[in-house]
Amino acid sequence: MNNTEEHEVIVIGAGFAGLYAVYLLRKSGFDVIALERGSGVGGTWYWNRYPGARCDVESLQYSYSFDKDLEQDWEWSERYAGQPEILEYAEHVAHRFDLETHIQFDTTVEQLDFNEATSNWTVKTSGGTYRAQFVIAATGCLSTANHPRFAGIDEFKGSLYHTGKWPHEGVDFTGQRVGIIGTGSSAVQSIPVIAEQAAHLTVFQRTPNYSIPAHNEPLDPAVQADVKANYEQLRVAARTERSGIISAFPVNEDSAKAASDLEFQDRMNERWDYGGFSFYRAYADIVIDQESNERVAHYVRNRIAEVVDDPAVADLLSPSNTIACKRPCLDTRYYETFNLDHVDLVDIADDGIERISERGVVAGGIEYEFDAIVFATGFDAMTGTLLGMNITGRDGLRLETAWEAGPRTYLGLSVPCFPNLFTVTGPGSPSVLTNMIMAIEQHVEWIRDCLVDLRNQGHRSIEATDDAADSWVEHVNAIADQTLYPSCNSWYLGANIPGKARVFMPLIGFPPYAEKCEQVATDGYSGFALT
Ligand code: N01
Repeated sequence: MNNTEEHEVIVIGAGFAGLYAVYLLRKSGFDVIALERGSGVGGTWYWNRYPGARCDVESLQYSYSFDKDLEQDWEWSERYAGQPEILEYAEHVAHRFDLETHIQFDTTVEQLDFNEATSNWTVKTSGGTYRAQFVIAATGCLSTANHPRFAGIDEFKGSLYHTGKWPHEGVDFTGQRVGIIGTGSSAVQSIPVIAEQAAHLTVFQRTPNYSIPAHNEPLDPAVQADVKANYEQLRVAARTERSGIISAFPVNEDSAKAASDLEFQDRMNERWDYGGFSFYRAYADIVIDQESNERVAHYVRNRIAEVVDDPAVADLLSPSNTIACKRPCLDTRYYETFNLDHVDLVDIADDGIERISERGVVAGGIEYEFDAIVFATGFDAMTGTLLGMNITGRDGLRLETAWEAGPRTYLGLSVPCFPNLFTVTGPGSPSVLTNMIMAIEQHVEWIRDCLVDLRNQGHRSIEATDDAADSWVEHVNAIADQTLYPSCNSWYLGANIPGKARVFMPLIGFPPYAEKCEQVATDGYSGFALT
C-alpha cells in the first residue's frame, strides 16, 4: 500500500463546515486533512456564482461565531451578503487561520471503503489514495446539481449553464436571447439580473414560487457596531430559536386565522415592508394550520397582483400550493421583472420541457430560440453528494442500499454500518431549516468533542445502532407530520428528483436537537456502539 497517505481524520469538503472542522481538529491535536474537489474554499459559495447569488440569512448572523476577533474584524457591506463577499469571507478565514496547508484542492473523492479489521477508511480520490481512522463528510446539503437530461440536450448549438456550477469568469449576456428553466431561489435571484443584460429573457416555469422582498441594502455602520457590541448575547439568543435565526420582530404565539382583518393586514404589511424570513414568523401557525397558511398565501398572491401589470402573467406567477412548504424565496425586483417588455413567462406546468433543439427549447409544441439556456433546476439535496461518493461500510453494505427507502441516520450525524463516518448537517438534522453556519458550528463541535472522548477513552470506533437510527427517523418524521411541510413536492422530501424516495429529510427545530446531542454525549454516547 505504497502511495497511500495516512491521516487520523479526513474531512471531505472545504466549505464552511470543512474549514471549521480542520480548524477545530487541528487545534485539538488531530492530524487532519481536507479533500476538496474545487480549486478553492467556500463550498456552495465557490460553485454558485450565478448573477444575483446572495444569502437569504442576514450577513451579521450568517457568519462564524467561534472567534471573537474574527467576528469584530470582519466588516459586512450589505444586509444580505452577495456571493462574492461570502466567498471572500471564507477565503479570509482559511488564510487567517492558515487552513489551506491542510486542504488538498482539485481532489474529488471517488470511493470510500471501511476496513473492518483496522476500523479505518480507505478514501480513493482523483488525486491518489488516502487512509484515515475517521472521515467527516462536510459535503454540504446542496452540492450536487440537478441537471435534467432533456431529450436533444447535446444538440443545442448555444451555451448551456447551470446556476450551481457557474463559470468562474462570469457570463456576459449582453445582446443575447436567454432561456431560463426553473423558478426556485436561484432563478428568482438571477432572473432580474440576467434581464438587465439580455436582449430577451424567457422564463420556463413548472411551478410558481412564493417570494418575499429581501429589501437588501447597504449595512448601516451603526447597526453593525451595535450587533458587534452585543454579539455574544445575539448568538446565544439565536440558538434558542427554532431556525437559529433572530428576527427583528418579537416571536408571536397567536394564530393567523384568528386575527381580525385590520390586525392581519397591518402585521403582514409591516413584515412585507421590512423584508426577509421574519414574514413567516408573523403568526405561530403559518406552517401548521392550513387555514392560517392559506390566509398568508392569499396575502402574497394579492401582492403579486399589485406588482405585475398583466393580470394573466400575475395569475401564472401566483402559486396555489401551501406557502413555505417548499423553501421560500427572497427576491429583489423578481415580480417587477415580468413587467419588462423583453421578459416572457412560459407555463410548462402541464407538459414540461418537450426537448432541447439545436436552436433552443421546445415546450407546448413551440420552439423558442436562444443563444444561451440557464438551468436553474436545483440540487439532489441532502443525500446526492453522499450517495455519489461510492461509500461501502461494514459487511460490504453500500450506502445506496442502506438508504434505498430514504436516508436513515442517527442525529443526522452517523449511519448504522458506517462506523467512524460523520456527516455534518446530514439528513435528520436541522441543517437547511436553520442558519447553516450555526448548525455547522454545533455539529463540528460535537464531532470534535466525540473524537477527543474516543481518544481519551482508548476507543477505535463509534457506530450508530440500528435501534437508535430507527427511532431517530421516526422522530424526524413525526415532527414533520405535525406541520404542513410534507404536503408539497419540495426538495426537503426529495420530490424534485425522479425516483428519489420521498422522506422528509431535515429535522424541524434547532434547540431541542442541540439539547439531545448534548445529552447523548453526556450519557456516554447513548445510541452508539463504541469499541
Ligand atoms: O433549486 P429549486 P434552486 N423541468 O429546487 C425547476 C438554496 N438556495 O437552485 O418546482 C422543468 O428550489 C423546479 O420546478 P418544480 C435554497 O435553499 C439559497 O433554485 O420542481 N423545471 C424549480 O422551479 C433553495 O431552496 C439561496 O416544479 C424543472 C427549479 O427548477 C435551494 O438552494 C439561493 C425541472 C428548481 O428550484 C435550491 O434552490 C439559491 C424539470 N425537469 C439557492 N427540474 C439563497 O440563499 C427542476 N425544475 C437565497
